Amino acid sequence: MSFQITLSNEVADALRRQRPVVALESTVITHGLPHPINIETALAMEQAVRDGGAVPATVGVIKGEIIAGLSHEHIEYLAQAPAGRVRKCSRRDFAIAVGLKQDAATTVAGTMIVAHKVGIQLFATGGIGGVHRGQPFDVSADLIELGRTPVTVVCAGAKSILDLPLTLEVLETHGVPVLGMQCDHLPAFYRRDSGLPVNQRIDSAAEAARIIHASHALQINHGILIGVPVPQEHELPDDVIDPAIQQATDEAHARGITGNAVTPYILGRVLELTDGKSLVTNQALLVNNGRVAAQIAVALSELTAVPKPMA
Ligand code: PSU
Ligand code: MN
Repeated sequence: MSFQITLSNEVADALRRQRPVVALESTVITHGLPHPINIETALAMEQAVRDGGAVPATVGVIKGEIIAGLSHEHIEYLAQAPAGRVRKCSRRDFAIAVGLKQDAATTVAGTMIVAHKVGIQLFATGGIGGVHRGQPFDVSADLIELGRTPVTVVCAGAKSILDLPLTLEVLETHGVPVLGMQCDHLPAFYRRDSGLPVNQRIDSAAEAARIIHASHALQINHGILIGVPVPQEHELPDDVIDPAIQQATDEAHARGITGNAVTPYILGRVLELTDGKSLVTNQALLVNNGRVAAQIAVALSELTAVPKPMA
């Protein structure tokens, strides 16, 4: 039996016609943002993808059925579930969720796997997982997936709950090109600039598309990471976010939180400790990334369009 994935009619139709499609993850909905801002943001991101000229495909698992193109009802169902009821679904979790017919929300790694299997090349999210600060063996499965699955992930870099220099080292080891959209340095989620150089600056969606196209033609089988800085007006100063991140990270360690619970714990605490200031920034960058990913998906489909035979 092969990996069964249900496509919504709209996503199936877009893929059949080779129209631009952008995958979106669902862990950010269930484990990354509080209710009801999570629903609002998920729908705003879908709208941004549409406004950019592509079809959104939010990915998740409903009672063991893997779906690309969750309906609004599905999104509300996942978004409203009590904490801990929905499995956080990375590569290792699909077999459990499908086998036991569980509800699950896909991480960056999980969403990349589904996107690739159904032929979606672009994926927009907020921040990727990485290497945790002070925990160099807690390496997110997102980084390993980027090293093996040919999907392009548009993000705002990663939160500084992570060790960003080590995260870039692991990406290098796994052969993942890191590009900066109109920037020379990796963005750091709430901040536009981490100070860490990307492998290549790009200045347009067309340039991104040319690199993605080349990577497919070369068949080296790796993902591509594109960092997009949060829009200037929504950037948060370090003195708001840094102490909260430090405290949340120390608490997670002191409380013995491990495995895939670490990231959700820290995200939740940072939110509380900043009195929700981080939320507006988080929403703004998610929507912006949806818009940019759609532009790249459109540029890629123009580049790869089969020329129509002359009449
Ligand atoms: N970082 C965020 N928000 C998120 C996540 C990461 O700022 O919602 C989620 C993403 O789904 C990412 C996952 O793929 O957490 C990484 O979890 P871990 O560190 O356990 O690999
Ligand atoms: Mn981890």
